[in-house]
Amino acid sequence: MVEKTEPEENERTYPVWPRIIAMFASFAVVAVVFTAVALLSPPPVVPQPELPHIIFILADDLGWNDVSFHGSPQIPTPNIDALAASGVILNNYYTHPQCTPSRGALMSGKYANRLGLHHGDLRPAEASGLPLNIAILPEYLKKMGYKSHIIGKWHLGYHRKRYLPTRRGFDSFFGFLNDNIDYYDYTCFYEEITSPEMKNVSLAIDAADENYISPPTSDAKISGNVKTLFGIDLWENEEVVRDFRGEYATNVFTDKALDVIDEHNVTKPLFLFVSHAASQAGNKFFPLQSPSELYERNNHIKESDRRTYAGMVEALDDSVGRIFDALSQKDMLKKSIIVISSDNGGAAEPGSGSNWPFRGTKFSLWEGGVRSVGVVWSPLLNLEKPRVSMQLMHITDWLPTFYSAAGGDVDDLGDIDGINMWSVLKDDEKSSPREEVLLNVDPISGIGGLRIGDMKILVSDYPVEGSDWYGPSGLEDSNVTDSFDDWVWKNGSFVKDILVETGQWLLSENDVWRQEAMIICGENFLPVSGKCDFTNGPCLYNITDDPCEYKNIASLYPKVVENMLNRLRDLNATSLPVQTKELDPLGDPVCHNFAHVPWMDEEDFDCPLS
Ligand SMILES: *[C@@H]1O[C@H](CO)[C@@H](O)[C@H](O)[C@H]1NC(C)=O
Ligand SMILES: *[C@@H]1O[C@H](CO)[C@@H](O)[C@H](O)[C@H]1NC(C)=O
Ligand SMILES: *[C@@H]1O[C@H](CO)[C@@H](O)[C@H](O)[C@H]1NC(C)=O
Ligand SMILES: *[C@@H]1O[C@H](CO)[C@@H](O)[C@H](O)[C@H]1NC(C)=O
Ligand SMILES: *[C@@H]1O[C@H](CO)[C@@H](O)[C@H](O)[C@H]1NC(C)=O
Ligand SMILES: *[C@@H]1O[C@H](CO)[C@@H](O)[C@H](O)[C@H]1NC(C)=O
Ligand SMILES: [Ca+2]
Repeated sequence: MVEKTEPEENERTYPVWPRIIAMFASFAVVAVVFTAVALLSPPPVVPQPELPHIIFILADDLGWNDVSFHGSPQIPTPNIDALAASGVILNNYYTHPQCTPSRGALMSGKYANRLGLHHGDLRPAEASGLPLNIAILPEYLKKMGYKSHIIGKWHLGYHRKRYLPTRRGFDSFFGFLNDNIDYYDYTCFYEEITSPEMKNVSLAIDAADENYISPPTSDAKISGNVKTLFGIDLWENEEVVRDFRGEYATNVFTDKALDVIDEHNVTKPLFLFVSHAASQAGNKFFPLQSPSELYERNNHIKESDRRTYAGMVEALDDSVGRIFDALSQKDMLKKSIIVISSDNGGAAEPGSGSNWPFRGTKFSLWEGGVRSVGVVWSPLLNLEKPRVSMQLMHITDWLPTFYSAAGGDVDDLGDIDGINMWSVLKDDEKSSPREEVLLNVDPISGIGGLRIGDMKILVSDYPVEGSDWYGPSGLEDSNVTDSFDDWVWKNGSFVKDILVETGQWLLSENDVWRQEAMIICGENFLPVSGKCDFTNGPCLYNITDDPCEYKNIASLYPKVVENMLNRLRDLNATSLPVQTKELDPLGDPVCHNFAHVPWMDEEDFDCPLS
């Protein structure tokens, strides 16, 4: 008789001691310990792969003003700032305005409209995804000998198993498939109004959904026109995992990243995609979740939600520090390219993120929605000092940029929209081979936006309520009287300590580099002239001159407007049909043991409530 043995609950291999130390000691103490250890045992000579390791840390909804390197004295991000201070700050870097479109663009090197992913985010139980006939980044890298791992959010489709990251070039996956999860119980909750007569309400909820301020109206609930999808969404490769309840997602994902690094054979190039849930809101009953010690760390922030949000950002920053430290311990840094990027602007209104001083919020094509946080650090860049790059760049560019950094010929990548930025990032050029960026063009909401050179054109406004200027600036909680750098780094930073120790710290003068990365829009905060009113036609901005989009200059440049509209129409004509579909009732977690799963491949299940 065979006895069935349950898998050991806590049989995880990642080291717990860094977390324990982090809980009881300050970073400064940890740094001293590490220094001592490093001095006692000279590092072994580690063989290096020929091709660079690529570590891509994608934050979710991290706003322009949610990191301290852009000059906000509110949420200190000492690890990210240390990378920025010894790397390249991408200050003219665009994404699409929300998750699925940006992630599709990152993976494929194509604009979201060429994937059919240009209208909003994929919802649970929606049978859509990143088209299977398109090769994606880990598949290209695999051919070059890379090992690829994704940790965290996928959000590019899962109705069939062949859409899962493990079927698309990743050697392993630990994370979630949908838009958001609860940071402690790993459930994904989604609800939408389904009745046609309430479509208007439904649209409004759609827009506000991720910020969870407007639950479906009780009218809709009473009439039974609300579809709710609720279940576990946490995966280890192709299996649902249920044993992480109570552990904070950002820390769990970081532990998993350390496992990957620990187990990686350093003679092979690694592509590690850490796609954090942070700092997006979790489930609507409890959208902002921060470990209490991180909440305490930010006791200078008076507004309570912003302070919780700051804790979420701190966890993300700690994650960057621990990953950097792990790479350092395996002597992988000298062959690494590390990118920190957000997938879109912060959820500023409604929400606790901040894109100040930019206009707009996540979902919108104002700068606040699409001009995203970006940093690249690598010894392969051969920098002598940190650099704030104003080179125009888009999230589609990473595919050809990495491919080129790995020695590939970008012609292999076919007809993509991404442009190889590797040589200009490396050689400190002021120019960019990229001249235009399609921000998005969505036939359903009607929004469209295009930047060419200095100029940006916008047609239509969505969401209308997200087009103002929102704080906080961070200045209201500021108690930085002396050196900004001293304030950010006073509690220590793994990244800074390691860079200093290994002679890779590039900063020679305090604070100046932060000022260079800051966007300053002058006194004229409210638009006094050139108000944008889309009922009168498109709006035009000179972004170089007016990054805060105060002044619509469409009437001054009719020819520019005409040319840009034509170009937008041409790009629009390359769109695939929007993939957005009605929800499939068979995808409801209630049919699948309370989990969001690739339901179309399940043979035998029943739906008790449908
Ligand atoms: C939807 O909202 C728009 C703008 O508020 C309004 O003009 C229109 O009549 C509404 N449609 C329906 C079906 O309620
Ligand atoms: C790492 O890979 C190299 C080359 O494939 C191999 O020779 C070596 O045995 C591997 N090391 C380990 C620890 O597996
Ligand atoms: C440093 O840590 C202390 C104690 O946890 C905290 O009060 C303070 O806000 C922290 N400062 C920064 C810049 O992180
Ligand atoms: C700023 O810091 C000083 C010294 O730590 C403290 O005395 C003062 O109360 C702080 N001010 C604010 C506004 O937090
Ligand atoms: C846009 O602004 C930049 C910077 O001030 C300026 O050099 C450029 O000429 C402006 N372009 C137009 C069309 O006004
Ligand atoms: C893009 O094309 C669709 C239909 O093909 C059309 O409905 C939409 O208005 C177009 N958008 C722009 C900005 O031209
Ligand atoms: Ca996002």
